[in-house]
Amino acid sequence: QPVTDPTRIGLTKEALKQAFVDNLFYIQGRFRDVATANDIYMAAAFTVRDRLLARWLKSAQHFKESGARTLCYLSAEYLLGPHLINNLINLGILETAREAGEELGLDLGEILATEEEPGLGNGGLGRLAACFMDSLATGQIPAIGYGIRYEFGIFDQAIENGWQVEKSDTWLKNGNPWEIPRPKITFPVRYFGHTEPYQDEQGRLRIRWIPGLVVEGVAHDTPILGYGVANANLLRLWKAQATESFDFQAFSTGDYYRAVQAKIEAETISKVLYPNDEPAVGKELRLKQQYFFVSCSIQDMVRLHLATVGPLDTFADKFVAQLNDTHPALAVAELMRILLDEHGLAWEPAWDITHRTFAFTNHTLLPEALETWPIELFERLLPRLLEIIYEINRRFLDEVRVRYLADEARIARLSLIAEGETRRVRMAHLAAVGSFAINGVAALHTDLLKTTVMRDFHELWPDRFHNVTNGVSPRRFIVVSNRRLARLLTSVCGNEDWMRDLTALRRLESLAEDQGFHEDWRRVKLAAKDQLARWLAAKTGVRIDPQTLFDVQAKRIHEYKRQHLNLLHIVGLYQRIKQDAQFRPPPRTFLFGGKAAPSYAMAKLIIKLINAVAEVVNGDPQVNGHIRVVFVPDFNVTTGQLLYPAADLSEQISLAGKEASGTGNMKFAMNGALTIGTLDGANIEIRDAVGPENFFLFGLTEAEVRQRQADGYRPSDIYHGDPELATIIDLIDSGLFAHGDKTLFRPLTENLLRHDPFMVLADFRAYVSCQTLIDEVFQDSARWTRMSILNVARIGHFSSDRAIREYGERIWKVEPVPIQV
Ligand code: 26R
Repeated sequence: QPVTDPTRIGLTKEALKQAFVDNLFYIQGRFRDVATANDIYMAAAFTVRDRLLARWLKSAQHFKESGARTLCYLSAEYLLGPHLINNLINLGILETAREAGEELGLDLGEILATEEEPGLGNGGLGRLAACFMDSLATGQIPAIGYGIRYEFGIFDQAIENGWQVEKSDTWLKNGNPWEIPRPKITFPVRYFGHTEPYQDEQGRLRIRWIPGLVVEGVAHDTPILGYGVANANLLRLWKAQATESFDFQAFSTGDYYRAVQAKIEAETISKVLYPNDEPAVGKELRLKQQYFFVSCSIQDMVRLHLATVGPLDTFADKFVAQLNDTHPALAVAELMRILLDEHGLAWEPAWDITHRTFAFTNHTLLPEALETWPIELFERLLPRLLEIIYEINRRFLDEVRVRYLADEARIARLSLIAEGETRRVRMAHLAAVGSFAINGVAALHTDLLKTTVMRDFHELWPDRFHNVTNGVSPRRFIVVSNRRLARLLTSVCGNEDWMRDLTALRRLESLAEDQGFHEDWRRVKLAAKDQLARWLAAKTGVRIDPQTLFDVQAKRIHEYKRQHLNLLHIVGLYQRIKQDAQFRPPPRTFLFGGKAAPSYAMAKLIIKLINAVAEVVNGDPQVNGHIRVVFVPDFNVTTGQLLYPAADLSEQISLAGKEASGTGNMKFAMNGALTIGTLDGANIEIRDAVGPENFFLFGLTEAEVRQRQADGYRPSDIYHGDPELATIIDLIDSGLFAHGDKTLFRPLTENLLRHDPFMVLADFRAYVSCQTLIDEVFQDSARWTRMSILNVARIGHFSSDRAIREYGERIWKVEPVPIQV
């Protein structure tokens, strides 16, 4: 029965007002005059959610009828950012909602600011998943995002005495109006125990897994609406709960305490997101989490298929599943288990289905992020899966043997099992063997994948490898983040079509020299800088001047991303400004944002050093009007939305070969920042797109990095050969930034001088020269503005809509299914 009630689906101002008042009363149980900020936010959110539901149910029904192939995105992380603003924009009712609010005496801005963002991801990989969900719905591709409903997402970062302090993220404390719990959609997930053979009714040998622990996953669904379309996809996140029978068993024997323990043990599984950038060591809970969400998701896909289509031999025609890195790689073994053990298929047909179902994206080449799990742990926790993995490996290595006779070294390299002191399961190998396609996330990254970590696989199956360069959502990162720029772009383009075809911004090129347009452009940037300055003053008390050059580095803190290279430049400027009264480059504000993994001591020390330098520089009247350094606490999607629009300069300075793609680089450029960057990740393609003359390039190439490492890189030689660099490092060692403590930053400086694994010193001189050029260009405001306009005009390729189109055409073979409102 279609819903027609205008207070539930109407998009007029009157309908929105009525719906808001209704929801405040009937859902929050409040009169307007006693409603808290959260009551008001909840009522607004429910008002919007109602409008998503009709579209969502319609989409689900139509997808089912159409029989179209559905893409399932399997990801341990989704870094979504606030929902309300995004949904208002995608529904096309932002202005109507603002007016409706005004007439009710409510400020939409305040309502929006009340939302706690769901921080269910660490950084790049999780945010990419969120951009992809947005683009899938916008591109009208039937899709389900599967993941974990963490009770605590990425920690909130506070800065105390210059150090990062982690605070727990309590995003659910006021309720989550966007999700719909589905208590009837649950699946059992088994752990521990043992397996045993038995004969089924047909007399065939089958395997049964007798678990030691069974946990239940409960679906929590969030609709993801596309922009300007009626398509809404499903984000289905699993929450762990104890099974009733388990409770009952313990209760019945009177062991109340044991029952409660079991309940806690079960519910711990979806409690907290693991911070990345920690070595992927054998953390039992993490493996439990991975299997938990993978098992629920695969069971759900099989259930859906059986309920709608029927025979399992067509499973891979109806579903394709993308593995977002190796975190969900167990899905390969889990689908095999379900087909073999639960549906009685023979190995070959089961493998055929499995292998046609999965595709795998790799997101990093850093060795410490390559997941491997100790066999001992695997065997204890997931005994049946290990048996299946052994069998996959046995058959796979037989195939390898046929191809490369007696090449035992190669067989050892390719094996799913790493031999050694402790034998381990290599998750990337499981993902690669189980997938029909493997892709990297930028051209350079894919090339390196083929020649380094996946070299043997590439030799074996060259056709399975693809590149799909990342992209980001122009809705989230222009329309939501930068209203003023969006308005200007719409006025130039004559309509809002650029929001779903970002290459339409090419039209800006004809205005790149236009004086009047330059003024509009600068006004938009200045307003964003002003907004950031006001927010920062209110939040932290720190004052920054919007007239200065805003130089921003915002991303996870990691040595390979080289926030410390940026710092060396700042300390150098500080010295020169103090010593040389003639040296007066254009005033700059250096802004940093980013979280360090809680156990990554060096990253935490880098944060401390940023704050320590900030304290000295900002407190020194001699340099005060010239440079200022600010660490913006708690970088996340919400604070990112303030930073990207305000940046003049975007720092993308990783050591060449280390950053798989980067996506912040795209977000900044979309907002008119110019990039200072190395030839790494997607920087290379961004530079090609915007034009080398509109990009500040410096640093070693990846090939040069390899050469220098092979020749025996000695950072101390660089220190001794560059007096300015030497004084900078000596200054840090002098205790100037540590109230006289000469040892505080030694771990950092000593590492630079002795090892410098990310070649900060090798790139230092080139970086400083490039920054000097930037000072020059920034003073020529017409030139800078022109470059900024051209960056935006030519950034269209880096929309996640394009990335999704490429995945859809090259890998998933999925077709758009338009939904009518
Ligand atoms: C296993 C483990 C400890 C772990 C390490 C690292 C888990 C997760 C990560 C995060 C990695 C995989 C990540 O976020 N990679 C980033 O993916 C982005 C999206 O493709 C890229 O833009 C970015 O360059 C890359 O670092």
